[in-house]
Amino acid sequence: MKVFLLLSLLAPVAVLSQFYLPQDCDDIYQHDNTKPSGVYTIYPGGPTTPLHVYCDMNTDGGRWTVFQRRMDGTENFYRPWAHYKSGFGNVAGEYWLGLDNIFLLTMRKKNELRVDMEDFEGGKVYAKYTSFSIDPENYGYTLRLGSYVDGGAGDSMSYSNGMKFSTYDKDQDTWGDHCARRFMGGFWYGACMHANPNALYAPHPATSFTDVSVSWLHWKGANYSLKSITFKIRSVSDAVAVQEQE
Ligand SMILES: [Ca+2]
Repeated sequence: MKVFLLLSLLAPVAVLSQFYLPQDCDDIYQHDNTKPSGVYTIYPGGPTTPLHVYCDMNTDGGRWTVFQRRMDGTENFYRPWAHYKSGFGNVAGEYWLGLDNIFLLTMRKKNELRVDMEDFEGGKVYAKYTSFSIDPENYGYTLRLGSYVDGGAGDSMSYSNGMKFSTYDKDQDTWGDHCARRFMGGFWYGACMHANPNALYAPHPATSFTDVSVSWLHWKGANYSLKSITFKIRSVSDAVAVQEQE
């Protein structure tokens, strides 16, 4: 507890420093709460490793750091382990921020997860989880997910809680066969999944591919390819975290 109090006292000093470098979109917002949504530079790995990221400053109070986004099918997401580890795509459009970066972002602060999604008929829903973090690579980037909070989407992520990350060239799932190859994505597969956000993007649900679409089972089913889906995280205060645990 003494260590925590000390860190709390030191935090404002760091923010006021001329060497201030934001760790995430929450830091950017705290520094200037008039900043709009868009691409920013953050430093979750320290001052020598700047990282471009999209910050959602509008949804549900803003401050969201986006680590995955599908919206038009311009980016190929059927990629090997090395790409999912380091990240790929265009942060102004479709991208995956990288498992090492996601680990760094969730290592220092407690974060919540929000998944926003749209169908092709104008429907918009979300799923929210009270906490989100992943383990480092030598523990398979295992997913650590808190409780589901309803946003109309249904809970299609809890199934993946406790699973390691798998890609077509690295099978860490709990299935005898290979989920990433069978379902054409990279994800925290078990045997195999209820959500497949990194699978094949279809420009219209009528052209969806059976079992390998960008899907969220509890909303539109496994074969409906969503128009868009976005994974975003936001730091939550320890006070809120304690309240939620009580
Ligand atoms: Ca397997």
